[in-house]
Amino acid sequence: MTTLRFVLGDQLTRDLSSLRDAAPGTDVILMAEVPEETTYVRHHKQKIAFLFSAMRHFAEELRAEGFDVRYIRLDDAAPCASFTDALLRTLAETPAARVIVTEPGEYRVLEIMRSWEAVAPVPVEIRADDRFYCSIDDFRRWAKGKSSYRLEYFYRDLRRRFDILMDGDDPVGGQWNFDAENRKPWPKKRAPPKRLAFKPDEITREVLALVADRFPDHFGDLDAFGWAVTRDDALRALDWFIGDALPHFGDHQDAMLEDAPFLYHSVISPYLNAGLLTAREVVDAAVDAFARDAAPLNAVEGFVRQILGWREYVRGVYWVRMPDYAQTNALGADRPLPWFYWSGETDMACVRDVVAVTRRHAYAHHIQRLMVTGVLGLLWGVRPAELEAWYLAVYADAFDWVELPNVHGMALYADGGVLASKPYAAGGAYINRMSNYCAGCRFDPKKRTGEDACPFTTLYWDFLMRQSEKLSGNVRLAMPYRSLANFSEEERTAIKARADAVRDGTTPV
Ligand code: FAD
Ligand code: DLZ
Ligand code: SF4
Repeated sequence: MTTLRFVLGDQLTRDLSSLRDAAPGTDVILMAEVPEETTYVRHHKQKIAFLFSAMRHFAEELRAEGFDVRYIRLDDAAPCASFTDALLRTLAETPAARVIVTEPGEYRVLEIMRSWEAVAPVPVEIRADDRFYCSIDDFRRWAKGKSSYRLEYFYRDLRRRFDILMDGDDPVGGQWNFDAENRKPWPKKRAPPKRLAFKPDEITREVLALVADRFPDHFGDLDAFGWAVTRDDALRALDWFIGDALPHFGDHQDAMLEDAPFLYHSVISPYLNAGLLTAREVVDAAVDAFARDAAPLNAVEGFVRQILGWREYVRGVYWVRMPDYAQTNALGADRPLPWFYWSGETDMACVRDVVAVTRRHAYAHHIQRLMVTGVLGLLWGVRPAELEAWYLAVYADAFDWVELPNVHGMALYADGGVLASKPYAAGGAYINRMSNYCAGCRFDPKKRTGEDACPFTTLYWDFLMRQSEKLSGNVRLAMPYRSLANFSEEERTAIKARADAVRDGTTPV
């Protein structure tokens, strides 16, 4: 009995639930590069190239095992427009008794898969994606009865359950969290470490040419493409991180430096999300470095929390709350996305840099995403769906299950506090403390009014005033609201006037 196994672009894991029991010789594996997926948001050129090249390499690896892989390319004489077209055409050409898929990383695609039961001539089995520590059912049980969730408790539960960095019932080192030690700015005069970059092989070069030809108007450059596109190279990138960067990861986790987005970050999120690496092996490698005394606890715990904590947590929130989650707009944000998110044409040195590194690398690190482009979107009042589409398009690691909660919940507080206990609103002082951006900027992070006032600072106070009905009761915002209470009426009026001018575009920023 032939089984058709449809593997998506972010399911490039040999041990995937839909491939685990596959048999070379009888089963057929389908993979497809489809126009609908490349353009429903206009993804960064490097994101498309990374996925297509990783897909083509994965298909070759499966063929080398003896599998019959039907790989539909974007540049085939008769390409398929969508996942459904690819499935139906393959079934027409290759009679199969059943179809097996692993559930996707996007609600939209899950709905497409569910529609196959009605249109496909054979049964379609959708298997759980068990590449995560926490299944969706487990998360649902944990979330039951809660109107809002908190990462910290979820994370502690997983640490206990999987016995990670535990000393009996207690956390190793006596603390669950070493965040307070992990907020050092970048040391003056220290050069950032040089990253591993992988030279494009023939398959990648062919894909790069295809992407340059087919998607010339998409955001992003291809010149600096250095992503790993095979599991072997992704493992090399992980090894490099564990040996050379992890020891310093904690200390400078929140630091920002102009024209240097990687610093001591792992830069493995595209590999994790596309399936080239698994969360378990990455966490195990970090814990092992601690056990070998090769990395300190604040670094290892900080890193483990990102993967065992945040990554699992946002996935749970996504699947338990979708599809309603994406529709909420708790702060009534109604402004269009400013054009400089695409062009980078702004005098705000921090925003200009984050857009530039994003264009060049399809990457920016967490604090750049959260405290620069994220916070600005929050303070500006950008419509959630517009900022979400931007993030989904521009980052190589962006898939809906992880991008949406991070933007909608963490950066924009559009869920009204389901995911985080307060908005991450901050003025220019935060960026000034954690980066070298402000030294080269025409704005002054300390000023809230006047032509040279930092837009973040002006918009921060304006945001607190505009949202006071919804936010002034939040105990975690008590301090800034106390400061605001001391502002004179003239000061408030001047802040509002400048904030309106900034957002309306009547004063250049
Ligand atoms: P490191 O800093 O080295 O962290 C290690 C790993 O932890 C990452 O590879 C990632 O797998 C995981 N991780 C860290 N923070 C988070 C988080 N908040 N949520 C989920 N996983 C996390 N991450 C994505 O993978 N895809 C996205 O589309 C995405 N969009 C984001 C949008 C916004 C507004 C924000 C604030 C964060 C977003 N993140 C996203 C989370 C985080 O910024 C990236 O995972 C991280 O920057 C990737 O770089 P890295 O591999 O060097 O991470
Ligand atoms: C993001 C993306 C792109 C650009 N192209 C493809 C593709 O051609 N084929 C494919 O299988 N997947 C692609 N993806 C990923 C999907 O858009 C979507 O995010 C995942 O299938 C969700 O699991
Ligand atoms: Fe960004 Fe304001 Fe600093 Fe300029 S002054 S770099 S706009 S935070």
